Amino acid sequence: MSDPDLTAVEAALQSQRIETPSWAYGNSGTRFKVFAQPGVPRTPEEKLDDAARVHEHTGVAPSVALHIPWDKVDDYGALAAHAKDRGLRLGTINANVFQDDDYKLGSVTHPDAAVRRKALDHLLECVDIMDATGSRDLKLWFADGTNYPGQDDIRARQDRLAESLTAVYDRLGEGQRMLLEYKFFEPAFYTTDVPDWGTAYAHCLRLGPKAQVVVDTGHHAPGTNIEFIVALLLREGKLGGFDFNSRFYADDDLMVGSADPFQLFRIMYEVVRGGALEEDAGIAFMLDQCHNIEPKIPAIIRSVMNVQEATAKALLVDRETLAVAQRSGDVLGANAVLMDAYNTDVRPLLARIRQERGLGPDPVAAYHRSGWAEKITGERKGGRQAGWGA
Ligand code: AOS
Ligand code: ZN
Ligand code: ZN
Repeated sequence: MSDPDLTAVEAALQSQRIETPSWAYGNSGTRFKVFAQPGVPRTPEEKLDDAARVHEHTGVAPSVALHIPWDKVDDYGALAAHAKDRGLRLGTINANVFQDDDYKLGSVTHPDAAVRRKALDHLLECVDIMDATGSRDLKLWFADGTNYPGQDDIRARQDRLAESLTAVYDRLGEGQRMLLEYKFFEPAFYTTDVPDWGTAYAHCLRLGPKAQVVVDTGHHAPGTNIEFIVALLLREGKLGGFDFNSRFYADDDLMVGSADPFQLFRIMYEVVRGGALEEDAGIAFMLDQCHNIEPKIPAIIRSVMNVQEATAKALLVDRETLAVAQRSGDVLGANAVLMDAYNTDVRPLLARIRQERGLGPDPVAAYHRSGWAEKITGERKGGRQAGWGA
């Protein structure tokens, strides 16, 4: 066994960046009830104020994804300046073509050209917003699909999707990208227009290099080998980023690494193996979560830490010994190398790295000591529900 190069491991962990979603800071719930929490943000600016606390205590979460129109403001330049004043920047712009009555039968795949035009106009407006915020990525998730066999023409819907995606692709500026997200079902139950990585990949391949697939870890059928998809997309140069979260049953949006930390480790190992951890690899590591019953800011801090822990374990895999075992057909030996890394307690390593940067070794404890929760509970009255802020 060769010892891991701890300096390289530490450097990789120091440079890792994880983007938090604005909607995770607001009130959220289930289809049955939204449980309001005291002190939640009332404005996009206050969401950024909370995100700044996550970054302050973790040191690795300097960007915040926005969702339009949930985070609609008159002046996006001013919002970007608000972020900058707090040591943050505005990250991925998430489009929303799923919450208007017009979209009952779809958005960009709707049979009515007028509805398709409305959806496309929103997507193009999102690129205008990216110009103002300096965001690199536009993330597209479509709720489009059908509920009943025969309801619409499956092939025609793909043509309509391709037409809109092409119009958005052509509008992208220098250094901007579109990230296409897939999800195998919900809200549509019979067909979904972008149900899987293959569909997303096929569209992105036709569009060109600025179109990349985003893997939301909650968007797969039970038992799907997500790390295989990650390895394949990386190999093809078509992985644009992640929406991290955990699922037990469907798109649960629970804290990443809470349901299945071993799966997260396996995914992060393929990221490391694919050389995709470094910032210049262009992979966006985002959270896409909702905190329905747990306090939000500490839950987001915990989630960032879960990604860091999985990454640290992935970096500790003794790849030389693994390669030898793999080449010699040593099935048990190869598996043991991976499990050794997974079973390492990386918390002391991460605590030391934080201390070296002048941070508290335990970000959740540091947050609790900071008094921020008490401050926002006292000051903010009438916080809004995530997703319905516009
Ligand atoms: C929906 O299931 C997707 O995960 C999208 O990323 C969505 O835009 C996000 O969850 C915010 O609702
Ligand atoms: Zn998502
Ligand atoms: Zn989702």
